[in-house]
Amino acid sequence: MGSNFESRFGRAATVGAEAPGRVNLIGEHTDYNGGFVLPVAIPQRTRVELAARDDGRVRVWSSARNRSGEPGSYALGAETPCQDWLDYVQGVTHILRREGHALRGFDAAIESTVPLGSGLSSSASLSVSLLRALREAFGLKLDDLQIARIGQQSENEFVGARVGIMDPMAVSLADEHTALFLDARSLEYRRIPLPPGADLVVIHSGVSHGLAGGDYNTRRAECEKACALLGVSQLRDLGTKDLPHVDTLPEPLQRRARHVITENDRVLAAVDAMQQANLMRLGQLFYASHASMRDDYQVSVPEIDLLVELARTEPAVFGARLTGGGFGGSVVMLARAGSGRQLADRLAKAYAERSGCEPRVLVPMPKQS
Ligand code: GAF
Repeated sequence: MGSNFESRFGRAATVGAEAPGRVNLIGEHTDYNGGFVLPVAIPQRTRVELAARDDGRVRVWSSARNRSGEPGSYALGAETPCQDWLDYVQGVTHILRREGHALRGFDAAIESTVPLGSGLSSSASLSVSLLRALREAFGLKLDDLQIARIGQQSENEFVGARVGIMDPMAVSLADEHTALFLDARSLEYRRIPLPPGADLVVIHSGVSHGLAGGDYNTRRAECEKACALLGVSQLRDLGTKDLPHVDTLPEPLQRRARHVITENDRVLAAVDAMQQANLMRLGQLFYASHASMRDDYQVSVPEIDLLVELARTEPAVFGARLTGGGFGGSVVMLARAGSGRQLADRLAKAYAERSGCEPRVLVPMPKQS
C-alpha cells in the first residue's frame, strides 16, 4: 500500500493512518438496545494516505470502491448524500465541521483489505482511519472515543444507516489479541484476552449485505416498538425474568425482544467462559447465539446457516455463529488451537461446493504467496 496516492494525485501524501476491521465474538444487535458486545480487531485494515489542499475541495480515491478510477470530489460545506461510498467520507467532514473542527480541503487515497458487506465493519474501518488521518493532518483535538462517536454520527445522520456504537468503538479501541467487552449504554469497557487454546476462524460467506438497506433499520424500529409496548426506554432494561411478559407481545416483536434479552445474557456468560478458558461453554454460547439470530431475530440467510452447520461436523470446532448485522456476511468460529488454518480451508471448500458461493477465509490470515 502507499504509492496509489502519488499516482492518483501527482504529489506525495503528508500523513498516513490505518484502522482495522472487527469481528464480533458475541452480542449481536444489542448495541443499539443499550446492551453488551464483545468484538475483537481482525488483521484486515483500511489505510488512508492524505495531504491537505489550499482550497476547500476534497478529492478521494478508493481502491475498493472507485469503479470509474476517477477520484470522488466535493466542496467542504456542500456535502450532499449521493448513495455511494463517498457518503462515508462526506459524512465525516460534515460532522467534523458541524462540531466546530477547522478543516481545509484535502486529497486522500483509501485502500482496504476489509471486504465490503462482509459484516466485518468495512465502513467503520474507513471512517476511523479517515478520522485518524484528518486528526494528524489538521491537528484536530479528538481522542479515540470521540473518533468512534463521530464515526457513528456520520453513518446515522448522513449515510442513513442507524447503526449502533459497537463498530466504531471496536475499530477505534480494540486489538487482535483482546476482545473489547463494551457496555454500549455507558460506553464503559474492559479488555478480555482471547482464551489460550483456541484459534479464531472467520469465513466470509460470499453473500454481501448493505447496512443502509432497509432490513437493519427495520429491526431497530421493531425494537423501539417493543420497548414502547413494554414500557421501557431500552431492551437493556429487561432480563430473562421478564421473558414471560415479553411473550405476550405480538409477533414479530416478541421474537426480536427475546433475542436481545437472551443475547445480553449470553455476552455476560461468554465473558465468564473466556476468563475461565472454558472453550466448550463458549462454543455452546456461539451456537445458541446463532440459533437466536436465525429464529428470533431472523437476520441469517440459508448460506450462513449452511456454513454454521458444516462447522458442527468438525470435531475441532467449539462453536460457530453469524457475526455482524446479518443478511449475509461472515461466520466466526472458535476452534482448537493449531487446527484453524486447515479446518477453515476444508470448510470453505465444502461450503463452496454445496452453496455455489465464493467464500473467503479471512482469519487465520491466508499465507502471502
Ligand atoms: C452492524 C452495526 F453497525 C452494529 O452497530 C451492530 O448493530 C451490528 O450490526 C449487529 O450487532 O455491524
